[in-house]
Amino acid sequence: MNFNNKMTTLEEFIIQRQLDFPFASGELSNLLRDIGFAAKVVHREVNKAGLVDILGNFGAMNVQGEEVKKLDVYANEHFIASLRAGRECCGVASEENDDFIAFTDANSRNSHYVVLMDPLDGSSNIDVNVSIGTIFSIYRRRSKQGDLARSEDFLQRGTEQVAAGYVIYGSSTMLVYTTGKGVNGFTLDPSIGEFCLSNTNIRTPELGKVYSVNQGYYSKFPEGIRRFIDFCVEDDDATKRPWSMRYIGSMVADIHRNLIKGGMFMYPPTTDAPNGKLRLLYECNPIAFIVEQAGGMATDGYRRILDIEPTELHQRSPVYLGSRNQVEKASEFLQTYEARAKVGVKA
Ligand code: AHM
Ligand code: MG
Repeated sequence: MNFNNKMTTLEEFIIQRQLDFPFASGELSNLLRDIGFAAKVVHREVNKAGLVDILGNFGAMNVQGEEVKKLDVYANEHFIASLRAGRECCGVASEENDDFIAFTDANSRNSHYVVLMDPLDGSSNIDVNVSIGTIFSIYRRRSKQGDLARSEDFLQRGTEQVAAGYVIYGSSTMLVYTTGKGVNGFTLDPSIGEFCLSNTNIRTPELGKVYSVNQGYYSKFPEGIRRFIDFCVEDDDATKRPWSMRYIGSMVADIHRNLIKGGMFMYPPTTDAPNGKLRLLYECNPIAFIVEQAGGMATDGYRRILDIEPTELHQRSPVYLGSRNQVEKASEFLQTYEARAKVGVKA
């Protein structure tokens, strides 16, 4: 056995990286550690989801007469409870809650950070044993230390994120995160209960050959996106098309595959949802930060996602992200057909 090949755990890695920031107080490291710990507990629940009543409806009773919590409710409550107990952030905003939560104890009020999260992304896949995920995003607060967190702490542009990441509960559970110095991935070794460094400095291939979209909504997409999809499926040797279509329906899982193998993910506007479905603060911004850090690109078709000024917590945005060649092409189609429509050119 070669003992020199010692693996690096998430905790060790976080501590090593803290040295990159000479004036770091350790607060951000502790916050990341709290999130990693909460992810392990959610992993445990996800993995026994088929065995216990956790898949039952929210409000139903289990055999012990306790109220059954659906997995998304459980994950939401557990992440919030862990962050509250950790006292390293002054508040949390979750996709599952209408409003943000400001922690009232003195330690939390004196901390520097807020966390935004989608505790269980891919909710339609929970009951059918398909990969799901957690997405998180960390910002420095804007309000004064000691005060209660305020909405201005949460309504910040994506460029202000100090860290972001996701956990994928898939064939293995992985935590992938960035603090703006590249992207690293950790795989949970269930036998020792530790996330171990498995993917160092993830770079996404520049030329993607996979596109991920709910193509069932084709007729509801803007014309530019319909033409872009036609382009994706067209036969062309030079650009190695047709490209493969892969769509899991859990953003985290689709992104994770595309990040590693190359490809783009999109959730365009539809006639029913003119701003798309995905939430700027809980889904688009953290994933955009990771994708950019891995060398990819993230836009709403016109602007960089990270530059969008949020005005409300649950704001939605169309999103196109992943390998540069594909994201640029999608924007080109979108803008060309919009310009044509403006001057009255028929399709
Ligand atoms: P959720 O946060 O309620 O789970 O919704 C977000 C999910 C994404 O993970 C996924 O890409 C998308 O919704 C799928 O939506 P659709 O079924 O419309 O394609
Ligand atoms: Mg979601």
